[in-house]
Amino acid sequence: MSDKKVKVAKAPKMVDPAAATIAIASQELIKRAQELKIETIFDRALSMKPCAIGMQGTCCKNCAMGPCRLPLPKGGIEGEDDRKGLCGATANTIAARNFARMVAAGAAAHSDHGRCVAEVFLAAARGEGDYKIKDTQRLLGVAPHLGVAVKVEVDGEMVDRDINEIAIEYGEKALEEWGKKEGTLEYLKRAPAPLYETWKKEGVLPRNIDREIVEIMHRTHMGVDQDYKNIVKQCTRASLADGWGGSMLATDQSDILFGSPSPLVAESNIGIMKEDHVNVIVHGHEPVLSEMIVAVAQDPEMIAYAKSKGAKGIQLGGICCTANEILQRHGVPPAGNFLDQELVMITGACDAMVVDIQCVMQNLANVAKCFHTKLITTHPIAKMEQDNVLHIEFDEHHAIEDAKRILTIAIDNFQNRGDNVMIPPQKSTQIAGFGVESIEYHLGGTFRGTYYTLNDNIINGRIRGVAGVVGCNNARQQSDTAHITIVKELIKNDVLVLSTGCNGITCAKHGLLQPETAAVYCGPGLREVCETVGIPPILHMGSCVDNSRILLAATEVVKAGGLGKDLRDLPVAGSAPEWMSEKAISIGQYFVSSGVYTVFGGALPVDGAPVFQKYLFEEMENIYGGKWDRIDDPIAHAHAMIAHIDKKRKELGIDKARDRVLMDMASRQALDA
Ligand code: BF8
Repeated sequence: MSDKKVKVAKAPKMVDPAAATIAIASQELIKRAQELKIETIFDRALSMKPCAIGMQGTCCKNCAMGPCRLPLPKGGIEGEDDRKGLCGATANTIAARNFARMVAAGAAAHSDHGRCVAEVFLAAARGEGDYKIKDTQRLLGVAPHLGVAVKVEVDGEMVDRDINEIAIEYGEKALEEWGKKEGTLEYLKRAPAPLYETWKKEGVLPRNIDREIVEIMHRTHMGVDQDYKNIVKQCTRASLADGWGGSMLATDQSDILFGSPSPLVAESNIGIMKEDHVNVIVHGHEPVLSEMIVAVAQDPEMIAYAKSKGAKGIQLGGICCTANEILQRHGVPPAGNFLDQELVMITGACDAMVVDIQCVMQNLANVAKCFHTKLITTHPIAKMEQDNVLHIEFDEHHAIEDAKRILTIAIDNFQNRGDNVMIPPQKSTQIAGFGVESIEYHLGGTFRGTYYTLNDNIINGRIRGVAGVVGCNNARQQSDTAHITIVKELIKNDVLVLSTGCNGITCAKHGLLQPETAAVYCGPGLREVCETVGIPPILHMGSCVDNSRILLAATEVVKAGGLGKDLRDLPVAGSAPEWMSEKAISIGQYFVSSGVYTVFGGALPVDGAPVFQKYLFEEMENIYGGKWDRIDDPIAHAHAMIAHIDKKRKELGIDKARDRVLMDMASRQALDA
């Protein structure tokens, strides 16, 4: 017998589904994937640990002399921090540069998405291609923000200007915001005047969207900007170019093109897929393609074709922010959030997954190989290397044709399904589609309009404050736990929640986006308001670019009066409980730079550079009124937000009103008894 050692391949580590996520449908599909020996992100998160130094933000790989790694010593720094890379870059410089590059990538992603919408918008305004402008009222509302006149003088009288002319001029001016030669971004003036003045005084008004992103890449090149405070300043410029620029333009132009959202009822979760229908999952971010797929899926000819192949119809579902785009405008149900993307294929019932840009995992191609699923990439900047992936480049000039081609492939594929279909039944009903205008409708005043009722209820203490809870899921955390725990704790404490991105999908999956949620989970004040006006205590406001809606809703609160003069005065806070994407860092930076206390859950790659971290976590507040924080425990996370809200209430002198309201509630109940 040979004593030569035989190498035995290690069995891949398999995650405990209940440890991976609290979503039952997702757990069922993780189990099924394991039975079928298909690896998912949840298993990979067990076998691949993150780099400890990268997590601290102190690994510099910006030149070929590195990577230079500057781990934080156990027990922290005693005395002077003399860590440095080969060139002498300090931990603060390295962490700030890495942070800045995340801001650049995030702002670029949102803004390039916005540019695509802007190009389609202009083509539609000029009467080219398959798209038509839907919401002319919205166009008339936003056009003046780009200096576009909506009235013209004819014979000494001001009359309505031709709507097509307005659309073309608005579309042209919007596109200029990406690369204009002079001035600063026009939309910045939509912010409250004191905030705009702060940005001006600090010299952080973005000049154009592309320039601020390019400048981050320049400044963080080897041997350029070495002052972490100056780097953070550029982070602010680029992130404002995202939130008050590229993202806001993306939201406005999508709304004008495809219709502004208004509250609607829809379903959510993997159980929306149907065994007897052709299931088409659209995944990614830009609404341009998915809008056309929604339109074509309703075409009687397409439905008849699906029936001719033995299906009862076509079921569309969404993943990630594409899901939010078609949910808020058409009620198409989201099948899941970011971490559910592999799992919808594991049902065996996904006939086609159509992807465009951002948050699309490359492993989808490997999972698709195990089933009949056609995985179709559609965007010239986002292809996959695996040979089982189809690429059908989508072009707005023949959008209907492209969408029909894609749906035909999905329908033809229905007959190729194996008998290995397993769709977990879990699904929930939700109300989604809240925008700045619909909040005004529900929480405005009957006569005064604006946000009067909302402000009034904040002042009288029924609503303690408002929280924006947004962002991703992250496979390093138990999926959905932090999102759901934080949101429930906030509403329990009378904090109204505005939600976007994967937080919105997660809340919907867990059945929280319903008016009935108020009776079960809310504190008495928020419950009373929600029940009176018939809204859920968590208002789903769309995709991640639609965080611009949260900025504008907060601005409307300032305008309605009684709660200070600037966003920094408001009893509001922001949260990204399970962030993972660079876009989340750009969003965090623009919220902080707009005056909002913003808490992230999960590793934030800044803690290897304590001085830089302190600048973000404390000193930024002195400049902009907002600051970063990281708190992993969801209850502590929510309570830090509530403490900030209470601090702002106290500064506004409305902290006492709360007692009165609670007494009112109690005494009313006593009277009823
Ligand atoms: O832009 S929340 S996982 S889907 S990055 Fe991605 Fe994060 Fe989801 Fe939308 Ni936003």
